[in-house]
Amino acid sequence: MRTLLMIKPDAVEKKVVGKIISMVEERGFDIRDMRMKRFTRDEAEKFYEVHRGKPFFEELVQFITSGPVVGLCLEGEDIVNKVRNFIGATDPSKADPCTVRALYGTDISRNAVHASDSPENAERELKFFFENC
Ligand code: 3AN
Repeated sequence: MRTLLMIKPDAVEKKVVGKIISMVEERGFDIRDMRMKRFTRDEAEKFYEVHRGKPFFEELVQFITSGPVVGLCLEGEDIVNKVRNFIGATDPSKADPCTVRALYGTDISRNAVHASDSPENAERELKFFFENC
């Protein structure tokens, strides 16, 4: 099973990409592929299409297109749930201690990382980064 872990523009700006990748390695996750890119507005709207119509959609699209992001393809048994637990709750102030968002998130929209929430979404989201992953 595979999932997408995406390091968001706020974490790139804070220069904690290396620290987050170190956490991934220390946790023992296998990195299968990795790439930095910048989303176009069109891609961002498609990536977050389940949130279209929500009050924070515009803010979300603006933020994710505001700078480069780093996508990691992680592989392993039950990897979707394991990575969701590893990153912590959406709101960094509510995330468990020692999770990525607790350590490096700023607020609910600038929360350092994203991880796919199901194996189906993982396959859909990985395509935004890796054509042949
Ligand atoms: P998660 O990334 O934890 O799966 P989702 O899928 O509910 O969270 O939300 C997607 C993204 O939308 C979040 N990572 C966060 O950046 C943003 N978001 C979610 N809820 C809010 C909110 N109430 N206000 C602003 N941004 C939000």
